[in-house]
Amino acid sequence: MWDSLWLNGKIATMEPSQVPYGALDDGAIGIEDGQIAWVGERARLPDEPKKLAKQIRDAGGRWITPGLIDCHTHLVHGGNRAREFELRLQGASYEEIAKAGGGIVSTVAATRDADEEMLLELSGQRLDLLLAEGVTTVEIKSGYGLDVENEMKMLRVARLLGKGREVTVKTTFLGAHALPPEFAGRSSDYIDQVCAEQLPAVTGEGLADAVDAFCEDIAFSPDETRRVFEAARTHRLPVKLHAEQLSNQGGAALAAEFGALSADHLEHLDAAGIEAMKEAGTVAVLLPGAFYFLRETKLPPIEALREAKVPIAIASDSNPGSSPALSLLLMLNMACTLFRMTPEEALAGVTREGAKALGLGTETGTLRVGKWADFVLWDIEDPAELAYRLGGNPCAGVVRGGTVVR
Ligand code: DI6
Ligand code: FE
Repeated sequence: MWDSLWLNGKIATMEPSQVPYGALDDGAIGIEDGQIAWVGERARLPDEPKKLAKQIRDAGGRWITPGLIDCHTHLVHGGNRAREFELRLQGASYEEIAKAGGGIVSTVAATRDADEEMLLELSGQRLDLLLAEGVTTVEIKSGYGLDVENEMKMLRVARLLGKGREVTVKTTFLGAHALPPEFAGRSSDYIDQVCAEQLPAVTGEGLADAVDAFCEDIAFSPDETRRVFEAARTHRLPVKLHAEQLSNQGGAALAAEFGALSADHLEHLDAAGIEAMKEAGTVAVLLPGAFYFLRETKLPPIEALREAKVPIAIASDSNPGSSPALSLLLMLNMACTLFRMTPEEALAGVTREGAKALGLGTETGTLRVGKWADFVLWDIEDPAELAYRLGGNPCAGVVRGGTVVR
């Protein structure tokens, strides 16, 4: 007997299929030990519902999708950059502000100032907004500590967020996010510290599931990024990369060379980068919130990524400087309006492809037998509605590991 059986739902399984959204008209989901034991059209159930499961649940005719996955966030940080937003509106660019000691470095100061308890409180408030919209898995990066103690503090807070809430948290060490002021003019020395001190300390306490870097003119060079990736390899951690956001550094190809889970942003990605990502199975994580907030004009090469069949994920990039976004559903809308993705591609980007970007492709991201029973019930008439609205929250319930948690 299954633990429970959900009936009376229209199910967007998001399994690759001829049918849009991998949809089932009158679907059923059987759950055992937190995993999906059966999923399909109700008419195909092997027996009468009450003979199959201890508990029968009624989805009330609602749409059901996999739990949403936000595979790129910087949720843990102190302070905010509303003042910098005002400056940019007066004409200063993101790069100018960063070079003048504002930008990321100002968030570093605020994050270093905040203790663990304060960071947990601030980032918990942000995370709760994502969870209210059906997020069941989230990635959280460090990168505003930029020394051993503060990078570890950020990652500890990220882990605590996962323990105290109904969400799976994947953590990413992003020590190579920006050059801290105490290393001004000594970028290479800082990378030494990242590789020789920060990363070993972080892995020593099991605080990181992956390693990321910011490969950019205003951040770290491809050579420096390579050193970080080599260090990650010695610690047997998968890598990801902030690549080709503001300029083309060949970062995506470099990431692919290291078998990266994902390369993220990608506005300036070229054909060679796409080819390398395709070969390596590296997911393209597009971040429409940052594109919008920085008023970028150069679009990521969506059509070429589609043609190459590179999986495309969508994430919030939730961070105080370039994407103060606290709604993953709004990112779906932006992926469609700004990047001309279809609502189905956008939803796949925060489910099936987002899971791959975190190395969780066999555990979550679609509704299939053997995966976690993480799913969301929605008060919508059509799955395209999830990408259609700007604001509003049609989330009517969240099931995680088979249990109704919201
Ligand atoms: N790219 C981004 O968009 C964020 N980090 C990065 O490497 C911005 C982070 C910030 O401005 O605080
Ligand atoms: Fe980012």
